[in-house]
Amino acid sequence: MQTTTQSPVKINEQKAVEEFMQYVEKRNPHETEFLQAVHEVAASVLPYIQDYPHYVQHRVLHRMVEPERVVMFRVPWVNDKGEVQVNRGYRIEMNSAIGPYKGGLRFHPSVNLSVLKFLAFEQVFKNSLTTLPMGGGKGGADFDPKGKSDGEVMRFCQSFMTELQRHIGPDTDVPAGDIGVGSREIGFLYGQYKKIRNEFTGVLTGKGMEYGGSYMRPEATGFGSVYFTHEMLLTRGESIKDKKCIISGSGNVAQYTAKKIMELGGKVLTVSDSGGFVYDKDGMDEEKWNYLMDLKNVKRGRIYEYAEQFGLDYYAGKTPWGVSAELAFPSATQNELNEKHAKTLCKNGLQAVSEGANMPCTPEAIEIFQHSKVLYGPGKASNAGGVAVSGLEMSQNSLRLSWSGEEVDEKLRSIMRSIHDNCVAYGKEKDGVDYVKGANIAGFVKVADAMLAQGIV
Ligand code: NDP
Ligand code: 2IT
Repeated sequence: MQTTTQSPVKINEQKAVEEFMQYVEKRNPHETEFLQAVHEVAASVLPYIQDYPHYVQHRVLHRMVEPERVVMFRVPWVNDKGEVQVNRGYRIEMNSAIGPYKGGLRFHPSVNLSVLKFLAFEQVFKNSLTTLPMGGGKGGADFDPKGKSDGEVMRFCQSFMTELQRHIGPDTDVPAGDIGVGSREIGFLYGQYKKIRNEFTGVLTGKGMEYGGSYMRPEATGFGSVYFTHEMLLTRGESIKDKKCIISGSGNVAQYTAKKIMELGGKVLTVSDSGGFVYDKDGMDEEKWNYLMDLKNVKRGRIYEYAEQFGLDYYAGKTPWGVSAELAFPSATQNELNEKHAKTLCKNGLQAVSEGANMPCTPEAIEIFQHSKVLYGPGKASNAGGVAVSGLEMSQNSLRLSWSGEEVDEKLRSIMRSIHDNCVAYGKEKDGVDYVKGANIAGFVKVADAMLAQGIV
């Protein structure tokens, strides 16, 4: 975020951010996504800690931007034609000050060290905000599950876990899903872990209900993002009912965002995938949602097939941000919503943005939203419901019991409310709430205090 005020204090703050970023850039050259995520946090946290010199003296933020451990490994596997394939696997163990490393696995051809370090860094603050005891981590591979048979995906997952298993454990590091890793992949990964280690533990979350999963984990990220939007709208006496909503993506997060919006009386006008977006002027309904679930999770089809099925408009190669709406839910991938999109959305009467994806809005887009007084929920707050219910899955696994869907949903609602309250506590301004500042500082303080208590380790 740019500092616009010219007072001497503000200039010093800006200088502190610039100097810090020079240090981080020098150590992590070319890691653009990681540097983007660090810059956003540094711009919130460095001005704040000027008043708390112990954080500065103990170089807490300098330590936070250095992963505790990075594992990179070869993932060899054999495709259906009998050809040997080689992918690269990763696990970034970023911070364990407040609990075991926790965060998803992403299988996508765009995965590299920078992308996973940005995700792991965000995860540290997000997990801290959930109020649950979880450190931050992220992993994955540059493997593309698209177009692969179930057998190929299984062999890949088995090879990936053959190495990953020596680095994780229910009290050490607990992975889950993310882009390209859903219930099918978690099942294959869990099976291989169990076979090698000969133990049945809660080492992964997002498991099937038959083998230790939690009710509401599939729904949690999307539902949580809508609950967070509800809380933001409440601050202005508004609600989701009758609001026009646009969603990007059509995967796990987008699916359950759509479901909860419909339940609360909002109108879902768009969904998308990497091929393009679908515009539905009448709004999604239950029949369409059921079709989408089957298309994406069972048939593994493309979003144009959804448009064809219901005679909806399909825009190939386009994003949904040109559609006029009051609420936007970017729920696909990083940097999918830029400055130009943000200007169009604001011109069209946007009231709130809730990031279902991690870092979907560029820094320029965020600045436009904030200047336009659009309620803007950053991903580390608004999409924290997924990892929060993962934390609840870990608790249930440790207790060896299972809570009902209603119980978990109630806990999720209450966690999203407390994340919102925490953002307000640290981000309240004269004329509203700066949710970016609130989330970054609230997430930082808990981890920083734990790090101070534990000494220089
Ligand atoms: P899925 O794999 O289920 O779905 C991803 C969706 O995003 C698909 O529609 C996919 O389209 C689209 N997409 C992915 N990459 C791109 C791209 N480069 N350009 C355009 N579209 C793209 O993943 P999730 O729904 O789980 O994750 C979506 C986002 O939410 C990610 O940013 C993830 O980090 C974040 N998130 C997920 C959580 C979870 O619990 N699953 C928790 C918190 C955040 P296509 O099929 O064509 O690739
Ligand atoms: O980005 C995320 O928070 C996730 N992909 C979920 C992580 C988890 O451990 O449930």
